Amino acid sequence: MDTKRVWIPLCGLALHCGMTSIGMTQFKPNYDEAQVPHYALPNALVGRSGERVSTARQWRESRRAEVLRLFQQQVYGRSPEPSPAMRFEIASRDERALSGAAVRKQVDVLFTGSPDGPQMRILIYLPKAAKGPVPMFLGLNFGGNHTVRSEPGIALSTSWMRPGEGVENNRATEQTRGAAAGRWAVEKILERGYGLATIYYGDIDPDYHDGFQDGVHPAFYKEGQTRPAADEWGSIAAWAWGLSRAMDFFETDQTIDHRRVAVIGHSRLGKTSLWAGAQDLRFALVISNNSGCGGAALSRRRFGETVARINTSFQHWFCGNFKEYNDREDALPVDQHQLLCLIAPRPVYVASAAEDRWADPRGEFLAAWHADVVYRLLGARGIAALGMPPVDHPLKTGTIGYHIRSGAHDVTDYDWQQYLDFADLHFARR
Ligand code: GTR
Repeated sequence: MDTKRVWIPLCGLALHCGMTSIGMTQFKPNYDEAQVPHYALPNALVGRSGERVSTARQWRESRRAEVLRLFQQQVYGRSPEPSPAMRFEIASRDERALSGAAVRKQVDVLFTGSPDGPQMRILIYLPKAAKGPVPMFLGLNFGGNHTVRSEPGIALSTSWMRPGEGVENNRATEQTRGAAAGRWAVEKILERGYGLATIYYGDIDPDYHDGFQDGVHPAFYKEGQTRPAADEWGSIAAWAWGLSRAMDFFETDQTIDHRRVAVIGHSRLGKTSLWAGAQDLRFALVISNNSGCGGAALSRRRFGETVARINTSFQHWFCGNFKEYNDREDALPVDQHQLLCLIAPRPVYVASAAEDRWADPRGEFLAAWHADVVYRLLGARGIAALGMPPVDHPLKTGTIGYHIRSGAHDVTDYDWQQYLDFADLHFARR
């Protein structure tokens, strides 16, 4: 019996269950550590020309750019600069949200400046008691901003949505209001003095493969172009680009401390938060929750989801060139530990879940472990461990945080607890 992951679209909750695979060739994920093939990771500190990187300066001035370029060309695709015509519009402001505990704002980002063009809406909660600019958590959501809290003042998302409970004709209904609240520890975040900003990822690019005809891509095609070139942005890159546009807005908002923004994401959106943090140095802290293949997990391990499998199930997520590595992981010029190296020396937190074997918890840990050399080269503490920690023993004192929590693929209060502690440490809020 093959094992197939079933995705419940509203919250991106993924479960394993015994099912024969549908609509694609039989794929048997490897869940046996003994069957992980022998592999050699590309050395983060050796350039393509064989040059050894032994100083922080060499990393900053040449090797980092080389690694970034490889991820852009071969994995996620290059993204365009924002349009100079981009505009922000404050759609609402409520000083007495969450029974008076928060200020709630909704801000529209018109990517091309035109109300008829592609746009996203940012939902922002700030603690009412804040004395100055507020440090933030920023993350995309799976089901629409209105799923994060049930407050009626949050506009129901009107963007395309994957089929699921409470979704009719690919549009959200009132039934989904507050449906993902369990994943967003809003009260806890506010109590600890942080704000939360979130955006429905489908505002930026609907999560289905349509040859990049909807979402933000077409607005950036050159004349005569009808789809991204093989080294241009797929959907993950587009979602990450959207996160950077939220950062553009934060830089204009006096109530937000744009120097202390933690970008966070779960699962496919954890792949996205890593890519956003790798490219955009303005993100001061990066969190990957159960991001798995194409996120924090090492591709060469081929444990759980593989490159071929992800490129088959989700043809729009990565750039065209990434498909060249289907069943050829060893030919990849990079592996995912180098994605974390691109974030160095800024703090990064990688989280796994024990039952989430599809995402390869050990592969996620090993990427964090192998990124350590670059953190240390840059004078940061790196990972505070001698090996993979036991379940429910978070490593949160280094510059690279990591935990494997008991339970399934999800974002829980336990996860948030660790992220808040980690942010306190690095944003000096203790
Ligand atoms: C799965 C996919 C994973 C992960 C997950 C999610 O179906 O195979 O890579 O991203 O979806 O986003 O929930």
